[in-house]
Amino acid sequence: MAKTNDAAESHYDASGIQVLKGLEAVRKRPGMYIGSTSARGLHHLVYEVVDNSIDEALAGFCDTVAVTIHADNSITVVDNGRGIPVDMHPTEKLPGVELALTVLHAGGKFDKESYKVSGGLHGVGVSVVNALSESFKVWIKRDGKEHYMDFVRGDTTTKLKVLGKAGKESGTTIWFKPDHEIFTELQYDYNTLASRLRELSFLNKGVRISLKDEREGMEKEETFHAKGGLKEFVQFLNTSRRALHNEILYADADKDGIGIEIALQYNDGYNETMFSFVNNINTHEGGTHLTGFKSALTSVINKHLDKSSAAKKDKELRLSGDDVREGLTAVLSVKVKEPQFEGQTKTKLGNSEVETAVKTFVNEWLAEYLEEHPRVGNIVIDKALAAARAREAARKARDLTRKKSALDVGNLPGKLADCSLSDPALCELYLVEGDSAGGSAKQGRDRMFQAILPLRGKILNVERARIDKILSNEEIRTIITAIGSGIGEEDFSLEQARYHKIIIMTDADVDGAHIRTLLLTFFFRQMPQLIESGFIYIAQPPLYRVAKGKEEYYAFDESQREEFVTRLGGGADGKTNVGIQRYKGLGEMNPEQLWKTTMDPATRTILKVGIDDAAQAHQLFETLMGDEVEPRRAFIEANAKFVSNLDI
Ligand code: 0RA
Repeated sequence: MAKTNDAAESHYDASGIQVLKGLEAVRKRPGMYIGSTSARGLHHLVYEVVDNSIDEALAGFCDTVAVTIHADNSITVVDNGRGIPVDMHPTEKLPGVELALTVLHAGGKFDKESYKVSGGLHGVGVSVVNALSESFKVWIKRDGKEHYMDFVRGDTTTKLKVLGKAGKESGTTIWFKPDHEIFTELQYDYNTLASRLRELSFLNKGVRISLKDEREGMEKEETFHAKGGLKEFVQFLNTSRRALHNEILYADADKDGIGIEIALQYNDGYNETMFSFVNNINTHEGGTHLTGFKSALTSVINKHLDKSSAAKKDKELRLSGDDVREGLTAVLSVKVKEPQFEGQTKTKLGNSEVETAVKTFVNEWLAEYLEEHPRVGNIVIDKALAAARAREAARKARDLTRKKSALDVGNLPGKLADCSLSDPALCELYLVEGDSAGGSAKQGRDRMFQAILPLRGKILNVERARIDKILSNEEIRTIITAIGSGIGEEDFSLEQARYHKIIIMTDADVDGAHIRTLLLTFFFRQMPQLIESGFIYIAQPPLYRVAKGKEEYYAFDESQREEFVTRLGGGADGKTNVGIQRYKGLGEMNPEQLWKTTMDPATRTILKVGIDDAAQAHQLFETLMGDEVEPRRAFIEANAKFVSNLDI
């Protein structure tokens, strides 16, 4: 580093050296602190700063946060909290703000009283943002004065100074420009930031969060403000569904120092949509809070059923967890002081006391609610009973697939050309559109580790079907049997998956896009763990073959095609002997070409499907595949460019 750190220069003691070392570590291994240096990490910087403002809001000192994306992709975050402390730290001999911004994890050190709930995935501290910014500036209004400091790549460049008076106002303004030496992607995506900020506004009732884009041609501004908190979250998630009851069930409570907020509403669909959060972090892998909620829900509804007239007809009737969650949209958010995160992606809550607290609370609250709202109580019971009956009918269909799914190769679907290796970690399954492409894929593949399953025509839209119908669909049963993992919450087992790469290979046209969407919807709904584990991929077949004599290239988009035409001496006039072939479907490629361009691990590109923002994915599937026509039409109009190749 060219510049020495001010802190280190003025204190040649161990603590000073520590300061220098601390932030250098962040610049050396940024991935350790923000996950990645691609778009994800870039957006993480904003979340980190905003989380600090939200902490101020949760402590009750701030109600407005404003985020701006500037023309040069630098970011400003303004809040009206107390302002980062500016007084001297008694032993570190540095102002609080300088400690907070130049020492790793300094956040709560000089403020033990503060009730910090953000943490886990984020919560690495604003110093990390400073370290990874080519320029960072902070303005603090506090104690009647406006203070200022700036930094370059984490090093103090202007010591704390007073700019002028601030009157009664207080708050923190942070401006930073992500370092181009660190990040491989420097463009912010408005929608990515907007969905997280919208989510934060739902999760932090009453906090007004705005997002402004100042970039040329992209000017836009939105304010997210949810007076009803999670109630509005559930309303948002149910936008394109038909609710079974108007009122959204809602509770907000503090139990033994654990903040619990819940909102739920049933709709006439068959899916379960449930999001859980701990300290504003989406707990994708669930955990004790979710377990507590689910077990209370099942138990309360079964008790309610026992009291209702329906039970008199069938005394033995027991509703399962899946039954009581059919058509349920629910969001659960807890605020925990010392969360323990577990699981593969550290998004599973481990604290056992939270399970008890949530369970006890939901048991009391929901029982009382259903008691006092008999109409809603009956609707919930009827819905769950219908689900139970359908599930019974589905059991027979499922038994059929289960028998076949025994790892006995003889029982695998006849259409499947399986691979010879049996270690799932090494095996790939190609789901191929059409019999003719399926034929080429079978001939072109490496049969050691690549299996081919040709799909005929369109698969069932699972978004509009109940489980019994889904399981009676031939195409879907074949896929389930081939994969071997089973489906649904109760039957799915990741360990049973016979392939760790499931690659969707469809034509690059409207039908292909539709089939891909249908398949993704199916996986998203019935086997989300496959997506979460990174097992689902999309093949990228080339769009063009550019050739002259024996020399040939495959292009995946127009600009690449032009590049190859030029390389082969072709001109813009097109009057050359460079041949361009446009592939309309996979079937136009011979087995060897298909292998070379799309299936050979050494040369192919495959896209891993992820659920970056589950709520957004849910909303997209819902809008595109759900029952309500109007939101779909509105969505398509608003996103005409994006969905132009989608046939809905
Ligand atoms: C430490 C202590 C206090 C506030 C903050 C940090 C704080 C940090 C950020 C970052 C962005 N906005 C922020 N607002 C506040 C509490 C100070 C006190 O006790 O008055």
